[in-house]
Amino acid sequence: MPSEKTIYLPNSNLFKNAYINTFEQYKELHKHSIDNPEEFWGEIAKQFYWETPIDIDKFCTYNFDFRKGPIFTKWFDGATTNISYNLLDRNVRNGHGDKIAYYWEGNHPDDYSRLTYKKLLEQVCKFANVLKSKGIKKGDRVAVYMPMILESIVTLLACARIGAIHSLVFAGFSADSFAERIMDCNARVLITADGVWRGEKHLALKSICDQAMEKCAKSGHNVEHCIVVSHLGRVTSPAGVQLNQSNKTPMRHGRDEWWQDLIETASSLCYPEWLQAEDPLFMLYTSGSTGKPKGVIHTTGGYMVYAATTFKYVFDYKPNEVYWCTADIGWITGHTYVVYGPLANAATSVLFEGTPFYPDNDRFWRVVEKYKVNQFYTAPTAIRALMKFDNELVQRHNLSSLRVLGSVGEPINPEAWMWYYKYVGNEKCSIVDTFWQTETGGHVITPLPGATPMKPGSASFPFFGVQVVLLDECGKEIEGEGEGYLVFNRPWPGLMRTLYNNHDRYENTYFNKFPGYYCTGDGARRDANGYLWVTGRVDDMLNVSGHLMSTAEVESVLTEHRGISEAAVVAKPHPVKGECLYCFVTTNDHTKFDDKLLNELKKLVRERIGPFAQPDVIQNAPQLPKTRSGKIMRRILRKVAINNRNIGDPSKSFTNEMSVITLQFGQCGN
Ligand code: 6R9
Repeated sequence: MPSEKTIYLPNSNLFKNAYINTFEQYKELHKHSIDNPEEFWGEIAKQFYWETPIDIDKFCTYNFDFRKGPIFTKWFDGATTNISYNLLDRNVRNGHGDKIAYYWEGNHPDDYSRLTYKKLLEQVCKFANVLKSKGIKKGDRVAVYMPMILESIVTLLACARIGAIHSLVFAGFSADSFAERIMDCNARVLITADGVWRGEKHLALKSICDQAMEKCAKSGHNVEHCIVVSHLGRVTSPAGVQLNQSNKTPMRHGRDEWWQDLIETASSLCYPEWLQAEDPLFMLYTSGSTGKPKGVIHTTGGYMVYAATTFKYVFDYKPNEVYWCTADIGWITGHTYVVYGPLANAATSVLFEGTPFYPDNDRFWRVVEKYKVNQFYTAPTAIRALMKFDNELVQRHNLSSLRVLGSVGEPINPEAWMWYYKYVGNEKCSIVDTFWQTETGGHVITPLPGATPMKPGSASFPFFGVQVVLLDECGKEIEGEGEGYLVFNRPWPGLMRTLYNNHDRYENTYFNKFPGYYCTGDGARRDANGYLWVTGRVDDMLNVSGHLMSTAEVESVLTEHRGISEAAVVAKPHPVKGECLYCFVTTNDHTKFDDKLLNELKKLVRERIGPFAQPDVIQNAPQLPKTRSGKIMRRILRKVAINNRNIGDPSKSFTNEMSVITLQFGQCGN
């Protein structure tokens, strides 16, 4: 295993022409972005069309200190623009009309299509006119519950074109969670599809929407229009699976209409609504660890500039390359790096509807080969799931087009990093371990692929315009090496502005703990070379006999063992030690969970971290409970650890955050 000192340099051949190709250049530009944000961001903003230009006096204003008044952030205040205009019309005008915006790859390998920039613009205008005909106007919220199909992209951009605020809810959330979100943002229009195949599983999206709308109606909230994409009829069902008649989509007269019928007669001309830079672009719910989900608000101008800039530099995207982000659009990663960032750069992306495991466990690699993907962006949970299989599944494909491999969502353990680097990237690709949040809008800590020497497991350095601060418990800044709360002392253009209808909660959640700082809720460590290592959510910290440890630290040691593909560690109260370690491990296909393995794991943790960290319990967990974006739900595991069987009906209480929870625990070793 690599140690903290092991460094991998960007491959000089692959990154000769990178936008940023030396670490010195990164450092200089980063310093410039901090010292002179007006010049740095102003230069970038010039590439976009502003109906009313940016006023240098109102370039960026903010207050992060509640003692000085209300918290706020504004970028380019007073300027007006439209993001759909910048992503579509501007690119078409610049000669990219016939360029492919998306290759759509269906769940079944026989289903695929493509969409050019010109066609996308036309579709967006048509659907924007449909929305207008339903009475939707600037500032209205539109609820979206859609799978990974081209119409989803069209929907988001059509909302943006007329200034409506899209509120997309991941199509995997339960009807109850969806209803709660529809009502919270008071949406009167809902866009969905009849259904979708994910692997061999059929999701009846429209009927989930029906239940959600019924729930809303019971609470006095009426959804007036529901527009449904007819999708199932045009795709191939998984072999041998036939939908029965009762799966036919019921449509309620006067409320439900087919997308295809509406679009047919709509005009393909739609003048964009010029929006204030600080007008909301979209909202996206993120689950708080307690209480109601929070509707994170992103605004037009700053988000556009930040999504575009991070995409360009972090993936080093060059014209004519093909980029693929596997994230669902229901997640912020889908918003920023499937939709807005790539389109702002006139990029060609793959939009993938399926799963990594269908029809076979090599589907990802098959798709990379098929489209000659240059930048591939996925989550550690997917990497860990795929590395369980035979490496031959990767090696049978020609992946030589790849240059940049991205990771997002959780700390990537060095073991998974090495596998990704070695087998997927053939030891020549750069890995960008991107740390960010729904709230940050785009990457905030990340390597740049042509510039940053990589350390496996470290998200490395802040992006342009971002200044990282580590604070101790008393709120004192930690200089140099050390571990503490990961916070930021100034805004970058893509930072969220508020929580929908709840500015108080915004201030309390992110700005109350340390006045003057935006608090991420994560911990991080800075090593001797200045590299940042995100250690996970601070609420997940472990304290064993006074030794403070992060879950990431222990999990990364457990997964170093060849037989372990995934691990989750939580604290369990202990009469003597205060807390002890309760570990859940998933073994790979070839490994038996037995005493020998248990002893090896305990020894490994003892050796690598210290005797105090020796786990009290190691439990076999064939599957770990996860959120839909792949984050391990330690909250549930903590309940299992303290033997609290009352975890409720997971389908009710936890579908807020995930589609399926399978808690299948096997033997338990003490
Ligand atoms: C983009 C996204 C945010 C939380 C964040 C942190 C964790 C994301 C990470 C990472 C370590 C990385 N996280 N990326 N931790 N290294 N590269 O995931 O947004 O769903 O809002 O989650 O995810 O804990 O605070 P979101």
